Amino acid sequence: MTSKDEPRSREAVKAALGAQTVETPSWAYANSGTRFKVFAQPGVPRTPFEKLDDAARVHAHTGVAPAVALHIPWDRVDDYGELAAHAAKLGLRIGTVNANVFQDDDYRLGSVTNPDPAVRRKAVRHLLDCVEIMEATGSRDLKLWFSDGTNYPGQDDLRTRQDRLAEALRTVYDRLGDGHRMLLEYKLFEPAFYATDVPDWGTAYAHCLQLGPKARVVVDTGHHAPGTNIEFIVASLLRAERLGGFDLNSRFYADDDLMAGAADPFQLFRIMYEVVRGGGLTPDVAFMLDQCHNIEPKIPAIIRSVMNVQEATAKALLVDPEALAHAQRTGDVLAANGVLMDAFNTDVRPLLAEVREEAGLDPDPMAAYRRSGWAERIVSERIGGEQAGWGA
Ligand code: AOS
Ligand code: ZN
Ligand code: ZN
Repeated sequence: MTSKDEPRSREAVKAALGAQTVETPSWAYANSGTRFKVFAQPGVPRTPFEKLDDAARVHAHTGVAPAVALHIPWDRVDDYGELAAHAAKLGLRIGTVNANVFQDDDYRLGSVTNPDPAVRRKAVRHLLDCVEIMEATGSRDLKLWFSDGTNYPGQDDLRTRQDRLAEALRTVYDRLGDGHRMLLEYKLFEPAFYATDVPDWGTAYAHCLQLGPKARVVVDTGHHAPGTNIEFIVASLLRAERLGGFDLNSRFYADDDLMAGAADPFQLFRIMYEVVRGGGLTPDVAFMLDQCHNIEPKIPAIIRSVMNVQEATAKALLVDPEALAHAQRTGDVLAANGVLMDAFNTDVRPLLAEVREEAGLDPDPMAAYRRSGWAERIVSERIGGEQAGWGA
């Protein structure tokens, strides 16, 4: 058995890479856009079943994307057991169930923190419905993101809103089944511009601590102020055993939801290093993508994102813990930094190609997808019906 400080063998690195899974979001397969325009793409899924069909292509070519996150009601179906069975038939499973309490007119002043108790009850009802969907689909994680907040100072009482939030979370937490978890996501701003009710990891963590061990924090990489040291947050949450997972994506400005690893691969590496360092490369941490592909073809963009996550993970696994610990102990600042940079600057693509080949996959998932004919097939077959879109 390798001790924490020994460099990992090539075989151990490959085994860790083969075991990591990346969960893809159903909404990333659908049409999406900005508030200015949604550019519809031909062949986009028309139903949650077709979203799973596309997710199966990502899994087929990468071998590491077996779970698909749902968003309710965007993925509303009559029979969730049937949806889960469809996933299983494709070699997939249903991942997180994402609740949506941000799209009804009733939520203008918030959902679970709304001043009107009737609106709060409606929002909690939806969250409880999502727990039922978890039961029907075999999902483990309920992911909660609240758009709740205020636009103007004085608009509502900040403290009372925290009380309302705590009460709603408690009701839902108490309804979770054995093996279920509640993942609470924070976001600095948007759509609320003055105060968001869950704006940061501290607030999310405090609520999770109050609730109990099934409550964990989700780190969406696009939900921080520019310059935030996200890897510090990851290290802290892992240390406290409260990191539930990630919504991975890239941002240049705000919550851009671009492909993970596209804007700042070094940041993704630093985050993955803390994951590896903190023992977080386990199924206890859900590596989810939360992205939108507004102008690029969706399936290959998701494949590219999965590969980017794998590359960052591979580099993190290549950091030599012994050399790093020695440099840190002896106060050798440049050597310590050099150990991390050596790993980051390693070209891990041949290693990942090897992992894929050993798993019976094409070493180049992007090329394999291009050759598969799936892109042409969905364009010719998905005729009629209404394309799934952001919020539909
Ligand atoms: C919103 O900004 C969050 O990232 C949520 O995770 C949200 O549910 C998801 O992006 C789908 O819109
Ligand atoms: Zn998110
Ligand atoms: Zn977001």
